[in-house]
Amino acid sequence: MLIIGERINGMFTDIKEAIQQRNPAPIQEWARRQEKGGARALDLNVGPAVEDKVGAMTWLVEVTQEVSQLTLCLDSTDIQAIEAGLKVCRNPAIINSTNAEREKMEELFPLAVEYNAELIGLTMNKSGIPKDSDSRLAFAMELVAAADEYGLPLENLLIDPLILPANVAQDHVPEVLKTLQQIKLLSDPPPRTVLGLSNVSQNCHNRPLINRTFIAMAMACGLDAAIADACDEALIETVAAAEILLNQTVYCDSFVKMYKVR
Ligand code: THG
Repeated sequence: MLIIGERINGMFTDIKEAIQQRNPAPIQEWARRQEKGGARALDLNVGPAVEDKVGAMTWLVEVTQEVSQLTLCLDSTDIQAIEAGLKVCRNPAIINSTNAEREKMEELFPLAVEYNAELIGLTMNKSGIPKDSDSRLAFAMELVAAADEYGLPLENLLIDPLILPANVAQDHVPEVLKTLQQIKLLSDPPPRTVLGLSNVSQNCHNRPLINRTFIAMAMACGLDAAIADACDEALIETVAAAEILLNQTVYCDSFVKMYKVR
C-alpha cells in the first residue's frame, strides 16, 4: 500500500498560514513527520483560500524538496499550478488530478506524458460524482481508454472512485468498494487505485476508527494507494496487518516495524 501523506494541505490552518507567510518550518516539519510515520509520497495542496496558486505550489514543492526525497503528489484543480509544480519537481511526480471530462483529460494526460508523471483520474465529470458502481466504472473505463489514446503507460494511471463522508453519503460506501473490485477487471494488467481516505470520516465521531476500518475493507477490494493521515499510528498498523493478511508481504513477527522501514 502506498501511503500519500495528506497533511500538507491549505485546508489546515497551520499550513494556510505557513503559505501566506512563506514560512517553510511547518511544511518541512510535516514532511518529516509524515515520512517517519510511514508515508512514501506527500500530497501538496495549497488550499482554497490562496490567490496565487502558481506561486504557492512552486514554493511548496521547493521547500518540501529541501527536506524530503519522497514522491510529491501535486493536488490542485488549477492546471497552471500543477504545471508550475511539475517544472520544479526533482523526481517524477503524481498529478492529482484529472476527471473523466474531455477538456480536462486533453490537458492533463499530455502533461503527465511530458513530465513522466503518474496521473490520478477521478471517476466523475461536470455533473458530479455518480452514486452507483456501474457509473463510476464507466468513468474508469474512459480514463483507461484515454491513457491508451494519449500514450500514458497504464502503470502511471491511478483511478480514484471517490469516497464521500459516511454520515451524508452512507449508501456510496459499498458502491466504492464494489468499484475498486471491478476496476481490477478492466484491463490486464489492471490500473491501480487510490482514495482520499479521510473523506470517509469527515464530521463523523471517532474518525480514526472509521478510517482504519474502511482502509482494511478497501485493501481487501484491491486498493493500492491512499491519501491518508500517515501520523495515525493505529492506521499504519492496520495497513501493515492487512498487507500480511492479504499475503502481499511475507509474514514476520515485526511486520508493523518492517512496514515503516521499507
Ligand atoms: N481524492 C484525491 N485527492 C484528494 C481527495 C480525494 N485530495 C484532498 C482530499 N480528498 C484528501 N485529503 C484530505 C485532507 C484532510 C482531510 C480530508 C482529506 C480532513 N481535514 C479536516 C476536516 O475537513 O475535518 C480538517 C481539519 C482542520 O481544519 O484542522 O479531514 O478524495 N485524489
